[in-house]
Amino acid sequence: MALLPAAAHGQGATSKGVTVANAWARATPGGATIGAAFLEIRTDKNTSDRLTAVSSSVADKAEVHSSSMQNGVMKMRRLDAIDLKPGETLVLKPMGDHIMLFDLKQPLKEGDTVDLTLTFEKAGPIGVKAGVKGMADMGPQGVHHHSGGNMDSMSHDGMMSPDQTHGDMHH
Ligand SMILES: [Cu+2]
Repeated sequence: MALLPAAAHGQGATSKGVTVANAWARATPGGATIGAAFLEIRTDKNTSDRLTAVSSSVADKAEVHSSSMQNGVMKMRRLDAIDLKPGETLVLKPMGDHIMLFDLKQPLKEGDTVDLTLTFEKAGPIGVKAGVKGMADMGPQGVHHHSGGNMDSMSHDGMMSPDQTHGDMHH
């Protein structure tokens, strides 16, 4: 009996009513050690869960961040967990919640594929492949470029020191 390849591009992967789909990462400029990845998380109508961790083999550390505009400045904040309500689709996208990849082992090049593993409280780990898109790409989520904020003024609250902002990857 032939098996289909697991987690084909765009198909996503499902465990216990939680589906992770449409994963992609943004290409990084040369020398950058921080990248960002985006995807969608869907829950069945009878499933509630909690995203508690993310990881990738291309990065030493990965975190889920939220973004918000405050006085015209894009602020990012690390989220310890994201609660998933039944029947909802959570979209991680540029200018919104995103996965941050720290200490990249190599630059992310357009056309490459990186693996991401999301760990859920009940569904356990779900692995997906994320295709790397161009630096200016806003992804399948179809968000348009934001005209308001100044991307160079991105900074992190909380655990990050000021010199660890990752504005460099959001040019
Ligand atoms: Cu971030």
